[in-house]
Amino acid sequence: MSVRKKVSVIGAGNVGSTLAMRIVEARLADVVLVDVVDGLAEGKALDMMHAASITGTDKRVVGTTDYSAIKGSDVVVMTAGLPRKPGMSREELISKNAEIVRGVASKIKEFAPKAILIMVTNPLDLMTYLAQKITGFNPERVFGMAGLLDVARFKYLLSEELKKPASSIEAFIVGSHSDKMVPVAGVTTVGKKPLRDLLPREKVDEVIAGTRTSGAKVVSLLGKGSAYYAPSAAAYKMAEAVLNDNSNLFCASAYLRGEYGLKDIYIGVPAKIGRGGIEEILEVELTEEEKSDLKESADGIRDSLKKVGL
Ligand code: TXD
Repeated sequence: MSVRKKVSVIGAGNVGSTLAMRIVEARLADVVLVDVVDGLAEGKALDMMHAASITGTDKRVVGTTDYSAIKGSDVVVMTAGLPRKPGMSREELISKNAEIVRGVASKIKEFAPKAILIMVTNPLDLMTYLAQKITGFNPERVFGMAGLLDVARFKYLLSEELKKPASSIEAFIVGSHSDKMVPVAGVTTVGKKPLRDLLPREKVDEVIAGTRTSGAKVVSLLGKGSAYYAPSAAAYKMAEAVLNDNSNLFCASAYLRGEYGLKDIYIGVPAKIGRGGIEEILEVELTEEEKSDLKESADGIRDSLKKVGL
């Protein structure tokens, strides 16, 4: 009999519940969904199990407010926290979400000390750093989901512009999950051809600007809450890479020890993800302008770290 895999998803809001449903429907693992609001996670889990009677799955999802239920998790995905409101930057969420992350991370340390922790809560790079500090986990076992999502948005805009499928595009984004993210145009290829041979510089700049504001666009269209279909898809792929030990190359917020000239910081970089979490960080070639944008991005994260006393 194969050993059952277990993912705990903290936060049964938009991202957390959609992620739980993806995991169960894809038969990736059993899920424990935890939320601080009484009945919320339990109600959503029950609804998902009713759905499973229709769609079919051999996996279970249970909802609870009790953190002891996350015991034995292979992966914990942390989505608890407030989302952005229209006109709000991710950084404006800092103090409230830092308080939530401190509380939840200590529960993860207590009940799931062997898990790989995938952070989703914004501001992402900062919250990932904070969660690693509180859990004391090896930094490779804690990483953040954002780059994969930002790359997806970049690919979508390029695919619309070039009328080519997003699946034919290879792209990387480095830097923070903020307006200061740095899509690396020089290494982007479409059907193996360099992007710079397919699109004039001004158009590439337009797509990059559109990528940086994609999340804000969804927020303003929804009027309430922020994106969750694409974020949950990205978190799903990361959890899958860990559980199936895929060594997939994704952009993720990872702990740097000198790569890209940066140290003691969580920031978006291309990385191989497998059973141990971050297995390898890839250093792609950056132009002088991209290097300086990456530095600015890192400076922004360090300023926010100071605000929460880190
Ligand atoms: O790319 C990315 N990393 C992101 C990040 C993409 C999308 C969303 N991003 C951020 O994730 C967003 O800015 C938020 O900080 C989180 C969660 O977004 P979501 O859209 O799921 O927010 P919701 O729907 O408000 O859900 C948050 C849930 C809600 O049900 C709260 O009751 C719960 O979190 N919550 C808690 N659960 C457990 N424990 C505690 N302490 C807690 N506090 C709040």
